[in-house]
Amino acid sequence: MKASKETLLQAYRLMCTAKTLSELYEARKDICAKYVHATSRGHEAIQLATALQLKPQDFAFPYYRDDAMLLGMGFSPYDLMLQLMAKGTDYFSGGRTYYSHPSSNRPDLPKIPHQSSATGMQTIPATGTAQGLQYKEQQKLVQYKRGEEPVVLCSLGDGALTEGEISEALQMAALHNYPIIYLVQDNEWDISAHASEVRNQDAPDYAKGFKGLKVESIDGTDFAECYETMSRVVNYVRTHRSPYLVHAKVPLLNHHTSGVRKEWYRPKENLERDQLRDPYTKLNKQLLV
Ligand SMILES: Cc1ncc(C[n+]2csc(CCOP(=O)(O)OP(=O)(O)O)c2C)c(N)n1
Ligand SMILES: [Mg+2]
Repeated sequence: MKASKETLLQAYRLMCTAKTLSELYEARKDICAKYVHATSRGHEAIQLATALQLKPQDFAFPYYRDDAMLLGMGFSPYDLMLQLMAKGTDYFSGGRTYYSHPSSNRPDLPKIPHQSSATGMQTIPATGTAQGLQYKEQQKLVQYKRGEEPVVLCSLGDGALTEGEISEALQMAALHNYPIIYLVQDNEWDISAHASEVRNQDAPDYAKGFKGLKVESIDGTDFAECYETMSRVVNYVRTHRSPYLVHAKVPLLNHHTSGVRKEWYRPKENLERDQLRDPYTKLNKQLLV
């Protein structure tokens, strides 16, 4: 489905919120840098386009860079900041896990099971959740209206995709046809190591080894394109009950995390090149025409 004008405006507002939070944390690093955090800066378009497809019956496994995705699902900046500052009133974990490590069982929002801080480690539980959904359907323990079937969204970075455990999860999903979407946000960085230092191919070529896993690669900075693709993909998984991997190419515009600053490991030209692909600027221009 194409994004309506209302959806484009909604995405733009959320994008402004995510960008502002990121800028605020940077401006107040005297407070915020005490708490480890990463932000979505550069990844907002694909994250929002994905979040807007999810329904309360779905299960989401975001990763630490997914703050725009959480805003898109309906969490407020205040919710996110309570966790950022490790407050006891943090809804997700009572301040026990760091920023953008959500867990939620709210009836009106997608379900987010608690997860480890070890990167990529959401992939096996996410795949297990999809296996559980399939089991309940096969055993006729549940019945859904067409188009209301739950799906699992598993979000991860390009670096995490190279981990061994991820391969195990993809094997099972492809072999047994689980209703899961793997969203790989490829910013070409694995902390300070560039893609050229840590992997031999990008996600789509890697995924060819997992027969039965449908794969699509998109420009993760173009909200309208992301929305159309994610709406089609999520709908496909909802109705066909089989796995999909979406590879979204994105720039990383902020630090890896508050503790690993971009200027320590990224050449100036590389940062400047990424700046030209800012999803915020792109959507702003598209809305003005
Ligand atoms: C199992 C594990 N290995 C390594 C780390 C250290 N680590 C934290 S984030 C990260 C980079 C992951 O890069 P990517 O998945 O591409 O996500 P990005 O930060 O680029 O969005 C690494 C290696 C970790 N936390 N857990
Ligand atoms: Mg990366």
